[in-house]
Amino acid sequence: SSFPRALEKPYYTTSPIFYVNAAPHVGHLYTMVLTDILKRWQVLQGKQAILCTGTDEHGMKIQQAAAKANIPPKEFCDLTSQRFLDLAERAGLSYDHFVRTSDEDHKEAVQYFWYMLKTRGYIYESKHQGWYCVSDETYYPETMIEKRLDPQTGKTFMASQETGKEVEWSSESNYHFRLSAFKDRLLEFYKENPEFLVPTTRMNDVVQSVSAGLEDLSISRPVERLSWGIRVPDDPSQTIYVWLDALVSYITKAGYPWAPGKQSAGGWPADVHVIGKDIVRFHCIYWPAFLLALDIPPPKQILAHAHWTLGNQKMAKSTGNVVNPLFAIDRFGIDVMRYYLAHDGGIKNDSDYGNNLIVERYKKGLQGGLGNLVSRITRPKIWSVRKSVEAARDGTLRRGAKYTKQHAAMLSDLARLANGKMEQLDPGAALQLIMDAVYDTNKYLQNCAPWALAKTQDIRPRRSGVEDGGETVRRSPWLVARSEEVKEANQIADDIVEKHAEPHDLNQDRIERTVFHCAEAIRIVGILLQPYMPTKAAQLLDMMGVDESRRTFDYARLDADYTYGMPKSAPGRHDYDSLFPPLSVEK
Ligand code: ME8
Repeated sequence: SSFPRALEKPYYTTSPIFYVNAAPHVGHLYTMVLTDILKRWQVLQGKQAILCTGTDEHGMKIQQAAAKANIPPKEFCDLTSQRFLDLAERAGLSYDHFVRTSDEDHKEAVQYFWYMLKTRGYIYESKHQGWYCVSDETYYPETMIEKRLDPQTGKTFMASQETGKEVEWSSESNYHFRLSAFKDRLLEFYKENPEFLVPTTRMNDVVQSVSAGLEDLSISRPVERLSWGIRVPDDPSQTIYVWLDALVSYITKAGYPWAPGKQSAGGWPADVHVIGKDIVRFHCIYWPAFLLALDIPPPKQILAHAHWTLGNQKMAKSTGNVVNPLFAIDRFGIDVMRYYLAHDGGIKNDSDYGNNLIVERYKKGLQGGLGNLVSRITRPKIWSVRKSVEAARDGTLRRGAKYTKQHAAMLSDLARLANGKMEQLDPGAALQLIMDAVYDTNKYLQNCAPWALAKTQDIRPRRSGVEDGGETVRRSPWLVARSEEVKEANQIADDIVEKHAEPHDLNQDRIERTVFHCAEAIRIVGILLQPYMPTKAAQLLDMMGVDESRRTFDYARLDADYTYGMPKSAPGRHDYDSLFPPLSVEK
């Protein structure tokens, strides 16, 4: 379109904002990495993109944690918020905003949001009774709680059926949001946007629970109960419910409250909120209802991923069943962690975390797959990537031979197919396709075996009348074993002998063709891996001598670039070793 790029709404993606009641774990890193891959994929395509992450600092849970630690709440939040910020840095998260719900601009956004809801008549005051769960920061209806036994103390307690977390009876006066008024509008919205929640299978629960009827939502608590939070405007005796506060953070950094017509400049509506499956209700029911109430467009999509487990139990700070992501990054390096989390992390189903699995993925995919391919193509002295690329540029490479045709088709489709997976918000599936291209290329290389061709000078069979000069055709044992290859070579030889008077150096031709195709595979894969492993992919593209201006999505196809193959400095042995070195855990 002729619409100037600068005026287009930037792609806007968010991670959840993290509770600061405990230190970050690998589950948080996962959600950050998924969000970052989605953003970087857009950037790869030349689009403007914004990523917002941050910390969720108010509410009973934090208030209690701070009290327990005997630290004033704000100081307590500063400490843990900093740890999430550190993690974002270490994770290579390309965030544009780090929102803290204790920030002044956020507080103003929440109070304005509340004020608008109130002005439009969606907020009223009444007595509220119910079972509140501090750990989940939500009320549960009578039908969703049960009696449980604590095996340690032998005492019984009331708990959420869904999460098993303790609930307590509360009876108090507070403000309510008319959620019940949104049943039809929400159902209509879901119908019009069947891919609002991905995976779409999670949508059934949402539709079911909305269809069953919605109760109005308690959105404040008396200050005596909850003081750590944002005050209700015009009523300092009440504190705003932490989830209303937290959800608004998504628009705070997009510039809310907006001047007329300005909402898209900050990225709103969000393209994707990435969240864990545990917080679907808040994002798919409450959040669109709040926004619809103010005629603000809801986010376009929600990606709700599954959980990491450890010993098949959900990784959660409340149980202490967690892996410290900073230790994992120290041990394996961030790019390897990003690769592993994207590769093995569940969208539909939970995944169990294991160091042995990280080592396995590393050895197979990165060292044995990609690293091996790169070193087999760029290291040998008997051919040159640059020369092959030049031959391709000059049109002197012959095409259409058996293995090459298939391989070329794969390389031509790869970027488009991977993008299709990304559009379905499935970075893991896209990564699988990219890695399959690596494995296929290794097979292609094995089949073509240019190293064997380099050893035989000429594989043309004797033909009567053509070569009676007593020249012996040297055939390596390898060529005899691969009679298919020989047949193919003979076919080419016949063609050439028919078409050209001059004999052609067939082996040279075939070697260059093979090397070029492998180099193309590495170049294309390197481009597409950038969102997953920003540092390693850049290192790889440097080694291939791919110009920095030619690393965008448009170049991720066969024959899109004939300028590479000459790295600024010739890679030495240490470059290959530093690309995918033996893991320190193996040493
Ligand atoms: O829920 N596996 O914060 P939170 C995968 N503050 N991902 C996991 C995980 C696991 N075991 N555990 C946590 C909150 N996560 C709210 C969000 S948003 C307006 C407010 C991920 O710190 C998952 O994405 O408890 C989850 O949604 C997120 O961390 C935040 O968890």
